[in-house]
Order: sequence, then C-alpha cells, then structure tokens
Amino acid sequence: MAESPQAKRKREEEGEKNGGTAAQGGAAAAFALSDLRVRRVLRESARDKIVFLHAEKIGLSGEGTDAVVILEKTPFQEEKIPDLLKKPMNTELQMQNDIYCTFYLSPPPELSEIKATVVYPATEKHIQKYLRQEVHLIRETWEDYKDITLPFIQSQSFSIQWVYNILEKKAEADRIVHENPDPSNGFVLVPDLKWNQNQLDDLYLIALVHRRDIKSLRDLTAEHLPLLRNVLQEGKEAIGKRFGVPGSQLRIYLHYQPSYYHLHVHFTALGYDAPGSSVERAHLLADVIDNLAMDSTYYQKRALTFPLRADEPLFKKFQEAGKV
Ligand code: M7G
Repeated sequence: MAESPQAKRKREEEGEKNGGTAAQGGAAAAFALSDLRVRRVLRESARDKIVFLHAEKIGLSGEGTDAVVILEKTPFQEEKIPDLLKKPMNTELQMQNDIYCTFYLSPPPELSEIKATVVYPATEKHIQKYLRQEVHLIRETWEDYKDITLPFIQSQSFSIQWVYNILEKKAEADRIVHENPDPSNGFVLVPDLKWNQNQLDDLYLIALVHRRDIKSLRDLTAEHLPLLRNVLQEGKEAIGKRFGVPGSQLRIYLHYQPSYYHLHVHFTALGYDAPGSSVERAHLLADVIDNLAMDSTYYQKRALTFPLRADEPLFKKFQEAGKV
C-alpha cells in the first residue's frame, strides 16, 4: 500500500521520540547532539542552505573524538505552508519599495526544522570528503584503473559496514521499501541518508545489491545484466507504488567513482538537482544496461571521467603517475 510522506512522517514521529539521541546499532555509540562541540566549518552553501561541520565529542578523560555534522534546512512541506503565513510569529518588515517588500519570519519550531546528519566517530577521510577543495577532472583508462585506482581502493576506501548492516537487516530494516532476496540478482531498496521522506521534491533512494563482489561500474559485465534489469524494473515499480512517482520522473544512475565500493544505484526525483547527479559523475542505469548488452566488456575498455578533489590521495596517485 502506498504511504504518503506525511503518513510516513507521522509514523516516525510517533515511533521515534528519542529526544535527539542517535540510534543504537553497529559501531555507533548513543549520544545527544548537545554533546558535540563545533571545531570548524568545513563547507557551506548559501544556495543549498547546508553547512558541513567538523565537530568533536569530548570524552570523560577530556579527549576529543572527531565527528562530522551536516545541518540542512529542510524543504517546505506543502501542507504546512499556509501556517507559515497564518500562525502568530515574529514578522519583521525589512524593506518596502513600490509594489515590493521583504519580511523576515520567525516560524514556530514545527515549521522551521533542520535536518542534522552525524557521522561519529568520523575518520580523517570523512572530514576531507566534506572540506571545500579545488576539483579536477581525471580521465581514467582501463590501464589506469588497474594500475592506479584498483590498488588504491583495495588499500583504502570507506568502510561499507553500513551496507552490510542494511543487507543483513541489522540497521534500517524498517525503512526497506522493496527487496528482491535473490543472492545473485537481488537487491534492497531503501531511502537514502540524504532524504527525510517528508516531501517528494527531493526524493532519494538507493538500491544496494546483495552480491558483495561488485565494487563499481568498472566490474560490470553482461553477466550482471539480469541483476541490473531487476534493479531498474523493480526499483521503478516499488517507488511508483509506495510514493506515486512514475518511472519517467526518476533519475536512476550509478556514480563513478562512488564513495562506497559496493555496487549501488541512486534513484532521485528528476526535478531534484541531487548532489552528484551531473555528467562528470552520474551514469544512467538504462545506458549502462544498453552498453553492456552491446559489449560485455564495455566498462573494461573505455576511459571514464570523474572529478577528484586536489587533496584526495587518489588525485595524488594520478599526479605521481603523470596523468593529470
Ligand atoms: P556513493 O556514490 O558511494 O557516494 O553513494 P556519495 O556519498 O559520494 O554520493 C552512496 C550513497 O549512500 C549516498 O547517496 C549516501 O547518501 C548514501 N548513504 C551513505 N550512508 C553512510 C548511508 C546509510 O548509512 N544509510 C543510507 N540509507 N544511505 C547511506
């Protein structure tokens, strides 16, 4: 049965009531947001109304453990918009000129939510990921992949424990939107960490495949076509059924390079300019399927372009190899 974002929200509010305390599970210890101290701003965007913070939690013996906190003003929820104008609150007229005027409103708490995403404990790599940096495009041939990228991702990449937790139902089990349990051609579809499910404008889900031997686009061959077709077909159907968004309004793609080397597919609302949905990083799943159907070793032949930040160790490896 379809569940609207509002109904979902209500269910979560009733179920949660955890007073801002992080959920237990995996390696994450329970803590309250107020235990965190801000160290510095890593990046902020006035346009996206988002700020990335390097924070720390001070332990009993006074030592600090790093955390990343992402604060984001949430999109408007259509059904609550009339209250913004009606409910008594501070409204300050800033300027008036002919037919134009600007007000500043201080909405009541239920209309001025901020989403806080916390990574705790955070590694240096997490902190670097969110730090604003100069970005360069890399053009990676298959040889570059084998000689530079593969050894690098084998030696260091983000832990994918969170993916295994989802696949094994140790975390986010109640958030699963669809599952095909087949060990080779199945997957789990869950709302992405970035989506609060309160509105469809920024709809964002990810499909995590059950197989654990596919790192990225580079590993895909025609052998994986049944799996990829299942993700495309069943993912679209499940989102249509649950959220009422048709497949023609979904952007369904893989990232290259991904941050997490366990094959997963992004599903975002077409009207949403999702981070990482631009041409230098996103590969439409339908195109990937067509390419593999035409040539099983397509992704072991062609060069792939992707952006890297100047401070990333992988960028340095490409630089050392004289490829930048
Ligand atoms: P990616 O292409 O590997 O990297 O995508 P990116 O984060 O640079 O885009 C991984 C996707 O998984 C992203 O869209 C993340 O927001 C999402 N994600 C990351 N984590 C740690 C979680 C998680 O714990 N739960 C869920 N549901 N999504 C996550």
